[in-house]
Amino acid sequence: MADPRSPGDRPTEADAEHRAGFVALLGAPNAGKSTLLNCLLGEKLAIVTAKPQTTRSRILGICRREGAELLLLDTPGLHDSEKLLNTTLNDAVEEVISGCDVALLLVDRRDGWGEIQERLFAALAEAGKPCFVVGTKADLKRKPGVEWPPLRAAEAELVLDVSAQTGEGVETLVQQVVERLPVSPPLYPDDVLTDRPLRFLAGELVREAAMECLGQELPYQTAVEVTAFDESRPELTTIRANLLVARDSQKRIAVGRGGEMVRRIGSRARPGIEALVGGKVHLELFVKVDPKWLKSRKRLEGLGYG
Ligand SMILES: Nc1nc2c(ncn2[C@@H]2O[C@H](COP(=O)(O)OP(=O)(O)OP(=O)(O)O)[C@@H](O)[C@H]2O)c(=O)[nH]1
Ligand SMILES: [Mg+2]
Repeated sequence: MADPRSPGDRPTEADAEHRAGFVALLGAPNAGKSTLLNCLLGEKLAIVTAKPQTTRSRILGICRREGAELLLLDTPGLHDSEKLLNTTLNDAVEEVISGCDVALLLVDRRDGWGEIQERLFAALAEAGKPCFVVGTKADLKRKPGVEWPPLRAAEAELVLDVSAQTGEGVETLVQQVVERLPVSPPLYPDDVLTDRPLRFLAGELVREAAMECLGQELPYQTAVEVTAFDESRPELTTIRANLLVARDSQKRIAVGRGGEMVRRIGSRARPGIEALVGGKVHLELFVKVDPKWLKSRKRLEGLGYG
């Protein structure tokens, strides 16, 4: 059969050395997975909050280094509850484990090794995936009495500490990961950063702002549905989104007196969205009671949490 590539596309020596593959970022909620993803990309792709269970779906972020392409898969923190949203999140983790070439098991060094880490470690061993144990937040003080590195980590391919805040250990980690990736040409075009559409990322930034502004009041029960994303005017992108809450009482809190809270959420989200789309954004945000979103798998998938 004829070679589909033109002579100019013949593999060069550089191609023969190039590595590319899928790298899973796994761990308990709040371990620092999304922060490390953003640090590796040098861009804010995944939302980050101080609250656990911020990430709700697998997000691919493409990290390029000389001679290598790391296809980083950020995942929701694994946890125990049987609620539908949580089982959907855990399904996303399972899928990432089976599809990755190398796994990074991120452990907040202050919390140490527990049941969640054990479950992930065992699942990776069973799937036969190389696993690095990555101690996160190396810039923060350890708690006394927490064992680090954990005994179990001796069975990992590598144990190392990083700080996504200061960058400590991050490039060493990259080098070690690259060595375990298969030899392969790049799998994505140069200008692609993620597999997620801008409208999804914009919705995530609204959710991040809502989680921050609403504090303890509605930490987890919100979702964002982007209903319009109009890029037809190059000078101004118009976005319409619904902040979904489960009950009327939550709606009152999210709207705030005279709409003050929903305006604050929108103002907080907008600069990040403008950085993402590279221009001005007009954001219209509404709060909507939708008790069903938490209960229907189809609905969760429709919101991008599948
Ligand atoms: N000081 C410090 N804080 C960090 C570091 N990495 C993450 N954090 C903080 O830890 C918190 C959780 O970070 P995330 O990146 O959202 O954690 P995650 O593992 O993605 O959490 P989920 O999406 O909920 O599973 C945030 O407040 C981050 O700012 C770090 O290297 N140093
Ligand atoms: Mg996250």
